[in-house]
Amino acid sequence: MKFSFVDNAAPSRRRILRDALTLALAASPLASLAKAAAEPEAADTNAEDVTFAAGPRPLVQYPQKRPLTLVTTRPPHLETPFALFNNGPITPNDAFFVRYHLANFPTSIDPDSYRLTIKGAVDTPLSLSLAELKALAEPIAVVAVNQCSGNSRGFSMPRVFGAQLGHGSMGNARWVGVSLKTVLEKAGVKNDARQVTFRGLDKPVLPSTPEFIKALDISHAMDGEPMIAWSMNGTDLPFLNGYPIRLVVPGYFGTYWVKHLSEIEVVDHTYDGFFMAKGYRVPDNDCFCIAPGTTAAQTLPIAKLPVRSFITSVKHGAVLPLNKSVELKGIAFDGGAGVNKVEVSIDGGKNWREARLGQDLGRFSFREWTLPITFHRKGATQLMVRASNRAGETQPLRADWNPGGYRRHVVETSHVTVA
Ligand SMILES: Nc1nc2c(c(=O)[nH]1)N[C@H]1C(S)=C(S)[C@@H](COP(=O)(O)O)O[C@H]1N2
Ligand SMILES: [Mo]
Repeated sequence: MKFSFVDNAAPSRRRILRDALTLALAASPLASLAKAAAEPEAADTNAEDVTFAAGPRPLVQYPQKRPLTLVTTRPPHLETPFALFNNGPITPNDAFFVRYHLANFPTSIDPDSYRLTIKGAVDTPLSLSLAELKALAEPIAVVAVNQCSGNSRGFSMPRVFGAQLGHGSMGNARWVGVSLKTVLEKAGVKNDARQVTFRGLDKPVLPSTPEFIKALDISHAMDGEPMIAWSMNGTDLPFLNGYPIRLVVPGYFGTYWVKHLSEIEVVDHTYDGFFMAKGYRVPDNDCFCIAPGTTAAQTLPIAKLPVRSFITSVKHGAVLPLNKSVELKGIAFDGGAGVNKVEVSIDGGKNWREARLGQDLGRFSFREWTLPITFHRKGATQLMVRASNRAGETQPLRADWNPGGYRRHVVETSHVTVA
């Protein structure tokens, strides 16, 4: 059996793919940066109005996906349209965002000949077929959020370089697979192991482009949480989300969740490839932030998701009724301590009320929240939401800034009108 990405695309979808390329050129980050500089008022805080000065972002349809918001075409970066997060705490596979770094990503994979290699500082190097991998142990499952480090980067002020992302580069799914620990124990980790590196099947187009390889410390790799997943929400991973296997690192940013995972290497040093030593680093201080225009004295690899929350039931600019109960609804999540409180303000942050938390799908999952409210005063106001976790962490009222526009988790504000 062979899973072929392009051959599976209906002719109409191929046409959309081609059209998407044209659109992407017009919507390139540089174009939006240039225009934003000329129109500073283009900055705003709501994803529904995310056009980032380059015009509305088009919806495009890729194989196995419903229409998603286009960020870039080569390589594909697609966001989940934000309204979808109001439908429930699990993001459907066909709506899940897609992010690649290298344009040369696989378009056809044969699961029968697929191999996962485990090598380096191990007693027994392994080359496992998918069947062998699946037979190693009882599968484990976790519901966990995959969020891109740059999710919401487009709202950074001052603006930062890189793709101008809205809030749709995140998703929550139930992942099934085998723990990384089980696989590494099977190979036998040597005493001098320091880190474990992960690479997938995608490759740079040019030899000068660094390969996408990520690393975890050996203690993290062996703590039982990172897993090699082959199932997402009860079925095979969609091709663009890493078919047939990907790394899932609960509580950690998506950059570690290597797709089409093909090679694991145990190393006796701190891996210093581009995507660990240069990319995906944040200032090494309490807020992981610096003042714009300054340089961080030290940086470190981005790691856990900070606590975050969103209102999903109300669009920016919505008109809400006077003297009538409205149920506000949204999601909250963090890096695994577990969300234990969500507060909402309907008066621009003067007063806060505690929302009711929805079903607990586990400490790495989106947690839904609801709050019935009634507006008693007409006019413009701001809705805000703030989550806290069991570690006592909460969201800042003013955004922390860093040059990568990473780990944004400021309290979000929606401007609405009561009429
Ligand atoms: N092989 C491979 N895996 C990868 C990447 C990549 O470029 N290549 N990008 C990473 C980044 S930065 C993110 S945010 C997530 C996105 O996962 P998704 O495309 O399934 O949503 O994949 C990660 N895994
Ligand atoms: Mo990412």
